[in-house]
Amino acid sequence: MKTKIVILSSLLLFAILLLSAKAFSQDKKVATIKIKTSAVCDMCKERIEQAMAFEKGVKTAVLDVDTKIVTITYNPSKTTPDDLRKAISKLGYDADNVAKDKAAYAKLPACCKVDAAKKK
Ligand SMILES: [Cu+2]
Repeated sequence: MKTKIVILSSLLLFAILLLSAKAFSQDKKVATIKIKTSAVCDMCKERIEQAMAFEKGVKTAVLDVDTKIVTITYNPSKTTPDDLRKAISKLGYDADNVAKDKAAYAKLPACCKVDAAKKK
């Protein structure tokens, strides 16, 4: 009888440990996404990285100017890939299949516009 109680209580303890470990890992959960943008130069890089740093749920954002790909690590319980793409679009840049916000694009310096880069 006593062993049964010990087994039952250790099973219970084990279950509690499992549950708390799961809750803990969900808190720390971080996802990574690579989004293709229409960034042109280092100014674009700074603009996108800084704006993304203030975006909800974003941990880090690094843009590679050569590939135009921004790599973002984020908390999936706080934001979604679609929200991140929309945030980039609002800065005036394409983000994967989300087209740039035209008003924001118009406000970008000339060197940061896609057409300007093509003319080079
Ligand atoms: Cu630029």
